[in-house]
Amino acid sequence: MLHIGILGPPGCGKTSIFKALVPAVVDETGGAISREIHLGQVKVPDPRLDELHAIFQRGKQVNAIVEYVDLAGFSRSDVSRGGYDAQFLGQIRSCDALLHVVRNFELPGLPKPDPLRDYQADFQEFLLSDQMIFEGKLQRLRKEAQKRKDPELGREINLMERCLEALQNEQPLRELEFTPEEDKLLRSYQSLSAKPELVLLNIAEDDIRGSDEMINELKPAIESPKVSLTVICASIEMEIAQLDRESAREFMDDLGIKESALNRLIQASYKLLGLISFFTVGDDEVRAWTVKQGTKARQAAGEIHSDLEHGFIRADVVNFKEFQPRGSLSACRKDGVRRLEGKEYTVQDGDIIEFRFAL
Ligand SMILES: Nc1nc2c(ncn2[C@@H]2O[C@H](COP(=O)(O)OP(=O)(O)OP(=O)(O)O)[C@@H](O)[C@H]2O)c(=O)[nH]1
Ligand SMILES: [Mg+2]
Repeated sequence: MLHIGILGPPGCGKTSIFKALVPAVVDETGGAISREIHLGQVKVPDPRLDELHAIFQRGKQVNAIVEYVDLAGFSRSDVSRGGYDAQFLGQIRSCDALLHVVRNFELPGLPKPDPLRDYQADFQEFLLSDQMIFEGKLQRLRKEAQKRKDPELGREINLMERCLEALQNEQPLRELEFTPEEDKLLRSYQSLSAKPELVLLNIAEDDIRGSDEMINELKPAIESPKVSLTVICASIEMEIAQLDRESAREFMDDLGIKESALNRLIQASYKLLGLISFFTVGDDEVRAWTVKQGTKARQAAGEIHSDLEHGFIRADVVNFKEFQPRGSLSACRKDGVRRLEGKEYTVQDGDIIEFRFAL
């Protein structure tokens, strides 16, 4: 399951965004600084899955799930400690991706809004925190290397040195290229600057119609590999999340909002993380699964169950786009668009797959 952290300085709108995304949460923390962590699971909306479920009528519909974490409460004004505290950073480290909120509305008691200032302060802080972790790690590894010769250790030291050099040059690790082995090793360090970020410019209600200009102005300074910027008005989105579908549509039309934050942010997060969905039609459920782009059929089977991966024989595949105009799997087979694929087949977004396996 995808784990997405919502972070940003005090009062930037994290909890409001969390409530817009996870409507069931009724807990009120208001503007007060709180140390609570909110956790909420959200179904990934996918109209293709809705359609498949309606056609096949097999028991439950199981959407993919994303988990959002509202990373609350710390004070940057606590200068004696300097920026974020360790507990907060630790919480961010365990996330797959970040919704990084920056405030662009006035709030009594807080400095004048300056989204770029806030973003860059966080950015520097993440680089510094990674740098400290990598320096400590490198020191330990070098000591170890003096005691014993081990080519693996040597490789890890090289990797650490490369990362550290990048960090010292203010280059976040998400911009570096790694081999799959290096990637695996690095994952255990949970580097902050390696995380993909969707930066959310949180604006005042009155600015919704002028938001394109704001975004275009900030884009060059913020967008970079695996970082993209989008706008949100958290207070409005929170209201939308509480309305029924029809009233929400009307309200959004009035305000010139095309799509709710929930749909928009999930889709943007998937794109940012290079994720795709495939579907399975079982006896008692029609279900969506999430995998990384480039996943092979056999690995995809492993998402469902390790038995399917180990005993993998073949996969029956038809893409939703081919399925939709035909409306049944047998028609797809007849037309030759549903076909058998081997373990090396690269799964495509929207594939409907039936795995064949032997136990
Ligand atoms: N005008 C305006 N106010 C907002 C918006 N989003 C949040 N606020 C207000 O800003 C205040 C702080 O919002 P929260 O969502 O609690 O912010 P937070 O980041 O969770 O704050 P902490 O958890 O205290 O760090 C609240 O009074 C919100 O009503 C917005 O889009 N527009
Ligand atoms: Mg909060």
